[in-house]
Amino acid sequence: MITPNEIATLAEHLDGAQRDCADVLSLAETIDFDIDDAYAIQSALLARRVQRGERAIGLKLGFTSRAKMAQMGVTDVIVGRLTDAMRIADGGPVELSRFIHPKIEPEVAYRLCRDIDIDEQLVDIESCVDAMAPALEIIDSRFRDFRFTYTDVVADNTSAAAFVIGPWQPLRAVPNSAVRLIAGDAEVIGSTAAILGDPIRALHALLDMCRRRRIPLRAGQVILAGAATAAIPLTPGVAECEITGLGTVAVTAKGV
Ligand code: OOG
Ligand code: MG
Repeated sequence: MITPNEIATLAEHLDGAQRDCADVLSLAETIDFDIDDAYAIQSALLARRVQRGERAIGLKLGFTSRAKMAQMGVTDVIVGRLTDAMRIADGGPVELSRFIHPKIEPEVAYRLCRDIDIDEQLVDIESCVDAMAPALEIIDSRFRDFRFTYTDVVADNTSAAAFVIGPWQPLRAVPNSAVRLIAGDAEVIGSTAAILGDPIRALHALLDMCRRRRIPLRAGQVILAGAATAAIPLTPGVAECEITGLGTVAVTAKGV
């Protein structure tokens, strides 16, 4: 356990790295902090954003796929926060100068249609979702070369930087749909099955994480279920993700 003062200082440090686009070194190398501390730092980061006028509009899961776990060398699912300032319109522009070393990954998004009491034992989370969409997430670890520990990445709001939601549509089962992401010269293909075996399971994992971390679930929140493939570098031009049965979503990266 670290002190509330240390939590505030570390949140300020990571917040500064994001705002200045200046990477920092792993916190875990120099400070002994645990996973509870890491989520406390993440909450303090969100509070700083809210204080600046941003609105918390959703949550994201991370490391729900083996490819991502292997890419980052971790073994546990993580949860992070999304704000309105991170949202980019489908097909819309995003300045690469906002980021340190952005990568992009294909995701499935869900939308909550009612508030959920996380202390209520018998929640049917699937009935609290009214829409889903293909999505893209731009991750941008504040840590140099994306080198971080499990506690580091949680403190750093799970590398959350920006996201794009494609057309919302009624809920349907996509347990094993083809996923294709193209960004510049890079292309990755995979399956929605990579997301915990079926992306719908991400909703159950989310409820569990929110209970453990005391994170509220509210109507209207956007939920990113986690990447279906490893992330690829975001380069200037259009990045597009297609998920069979769900459609496409794109973003246009500007700058160098
Ligand atoms: C952490 C973010 C992981 C996902 O979808 O698995 C994530 C990172 O890879 O830097 O967003
Ligand atoms: Mg992600």
